[in-house]
Amino acid sequence: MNDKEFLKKQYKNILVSELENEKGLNVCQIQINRPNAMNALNIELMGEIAEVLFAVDKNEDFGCSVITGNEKAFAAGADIKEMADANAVEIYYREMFASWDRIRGFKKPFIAAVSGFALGGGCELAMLCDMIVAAKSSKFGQPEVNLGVIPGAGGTQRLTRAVGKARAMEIILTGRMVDADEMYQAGLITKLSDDDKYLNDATAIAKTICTKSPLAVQLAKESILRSFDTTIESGIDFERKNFYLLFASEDKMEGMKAFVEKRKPTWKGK
Ligand code: DAK
Repeated sequence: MNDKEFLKKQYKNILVSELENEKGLNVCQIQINRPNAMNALNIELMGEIAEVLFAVDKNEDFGCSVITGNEKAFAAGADIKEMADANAVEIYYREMFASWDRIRGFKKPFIAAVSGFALGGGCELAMLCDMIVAAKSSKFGQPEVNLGVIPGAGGTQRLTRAVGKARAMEIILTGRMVDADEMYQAGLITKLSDDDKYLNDATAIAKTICTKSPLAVQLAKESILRSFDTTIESGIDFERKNFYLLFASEDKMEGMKAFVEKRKPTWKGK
């Protein structure tokens, strides 16, 4: 499918653009755009991100997405004002998790390019991404305890897997803000960038991914994510099935043939 309607659409809470990549498939950039609310994530905004990532997954011109905010905030959390008056039953019927769950299942990689605050749901959205590239001055945290709640979109699980129990306990139970450098040392962040380079650096990684076989990239992503949900044995079995699957692909034939013929491969994603 090559429908680019989503690029023409005016979203209320995000800006979407196609970044041309002369070396491979293009990159979709999604910019969270609620500057007056520190990019707080409301339900509509999360639906818009899910809609765009779904369209990217289906569009053969794109290989990867970058999700970013502005200099001050990637996102300072879920929208507290949207949740402030809600009781448990109302939250249940709002299906706040629907878009988050949808995003979790998308095949093409997406990278968080973080500057400013990535707090609460903002930190969780960054961790839902496949990688985090962060500006040195950015701040992370799970301050939900300050509001009388706990992380609700995977924070207790993803942060713990990334940085370990000792540090996750301390970060989540105190709700403190954590410097990007500490999160980088702890293993949450893929690349720590100068403040004026974080978006370029994230885009450069995305563009490099876009030069590889899209099928291999997607199956590699799927296999890595599986490691969080399973034992090492069944994870290795899963990886092996994907490995075999790639040996049935045109991209595998082309990739190895191109190496032998000393030329660049032409990928089909098939
Ligand atoms: N929600 C709504 N509005 C927010 C906001 C937020 N999370 N964060 C900031 N704002 C708004 C402020 O209210 C203010 O609006 P006005 O007063 O101008 O109308 C505007 O953004 C500018 O903010 P500040 O004036 O506070 O700016 P400062 O520079 O002084 O401070 C700050 C920046 C980021 C330190 C501060 O705004 C702050 O502490 N914000 C709240 C951080 C926070 O507690 N985040 C965690 C929220 S709870 C779920 C998924 C996820 C979640 C839950 C459920 N499901 C799928 C079910 C996640 C929950 C959370 O994230």
